[in-house]
Amino acid sequence: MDHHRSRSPNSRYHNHHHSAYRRERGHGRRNHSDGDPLTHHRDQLDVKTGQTPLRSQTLSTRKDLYERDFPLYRQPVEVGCFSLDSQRRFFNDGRQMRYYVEPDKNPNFDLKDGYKDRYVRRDENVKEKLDHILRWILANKETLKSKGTADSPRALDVDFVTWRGHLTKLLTTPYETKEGWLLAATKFNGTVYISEVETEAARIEREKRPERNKEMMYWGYKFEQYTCADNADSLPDPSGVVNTNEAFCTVVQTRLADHKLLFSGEVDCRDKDPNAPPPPACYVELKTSPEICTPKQRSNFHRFKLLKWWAQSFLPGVPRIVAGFKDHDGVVVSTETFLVSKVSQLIKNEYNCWRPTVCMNFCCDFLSFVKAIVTENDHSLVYLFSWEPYKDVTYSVHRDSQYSFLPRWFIDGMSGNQESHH
Ligand code: 0WD
Ligand code: CA
Repeated sequence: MDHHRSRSPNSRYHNHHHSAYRRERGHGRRNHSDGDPLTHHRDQLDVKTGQTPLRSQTLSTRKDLYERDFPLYRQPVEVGCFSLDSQRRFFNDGRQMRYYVEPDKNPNFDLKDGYKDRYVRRDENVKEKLDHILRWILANKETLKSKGTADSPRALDVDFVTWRGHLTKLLTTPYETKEGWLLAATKFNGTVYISEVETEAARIEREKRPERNKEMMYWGYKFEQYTCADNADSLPDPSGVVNTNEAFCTVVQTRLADHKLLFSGEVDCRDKDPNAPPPPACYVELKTSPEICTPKQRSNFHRFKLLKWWAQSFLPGVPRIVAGFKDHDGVVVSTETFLVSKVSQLIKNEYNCWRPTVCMNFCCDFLSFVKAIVTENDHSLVYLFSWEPYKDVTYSVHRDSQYSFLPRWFIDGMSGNQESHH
């Protein structure tokens, strides 16, 4: 049970023969891929950081470069969980866990109900960055820290710490044509922390979001309320308040090729059967999507929606997605369960469709790229990776800037422990 789809743990990957790194050989070649993108010279990626704001190394996001065997992706293991309450306070436990109650096949859930009078919305102007994960790491550092080496005494035994949502964005990048991203990376105690920075375009979108969209964002949470109960033996309560501050998050550890990952993701609910498999295999992801009425709509659902759903759930090893299909009026008219392991079969007859292997190989190469660039251990140094559709990934380096995201309490809390050992 060690691997979740691992067909190619062969050494080709490790030799980087198939890497899509590219190094610019002169001026004017940044941000487009020609030449041989499959040639990789690791020595050329050795950079001195903190000197120039922009280096010349880039990473291509062209799909065809990532069409190779599926990389090793170890079955994710839950190493802990945490909860955020109605006031967004952190708890190092699973108190916000909810239990899935299977809805009717044709339920008639009115998702509009309560939008005006029973909705408490999380303040999106508050940028939490990695804070909740960092709090969880601090609370669990004794069980997480490795024995340590002479080099790095009792460091975390992982290469990367991030949100699952950030990894989802990486997985879908080769297919994304609308939204770019900015990912800040900082190396501390040998581990690279990756935290998203809102792009200017995303901020503008968010600030001018039409009322209809705001209401539709509520619909997704309302669907959760119709299908989740607070206890294994209770029923959902659609008369209650929807409060989007509340969250239950799983923390998983896994490995993608030679990258050890620790990430957290919000989980909607779990199978209420006490004999269900242990987490994350008992978790259920809830989604809503417009009702599918035409072959064109079905095709678009397969090509775009299922890509995002698959990537998000595959990463933490959540096996089941329950979709509520809603009409224009915000009423769920049907539900359907998708098994994450069956999604690739569902889409395989779709012309020009996405492929899981491209997603995973791109993510893997991006992480190798980050490892090669983010070399300096310094909590106040940020390497800002930037991507826009149809371009290559580029980066810039920033010291003591607005981008620094590891808080003092985390640095002190992690270092404090080392001092207590002399
Ligand atoms: O600072 C940021 N830019 C982000 C912070 C971006 C994404 C997430 N977060 C934080 C929040 O603290 C949130 O509690 O991450 C938590 C969720 O992390 P995730 O699981 O890595 O995020 P993702 O997979 O994108 O979303 C999972 C669920 C969403 O469900 P649907 O079915 O719509 O994918 O988390 C919710 C949402 O319900 N969610 C968020 N909740 C709070 N803040 C956010 C957000 N920014 N984005 C999604
Ligand atoms: Ca969901």
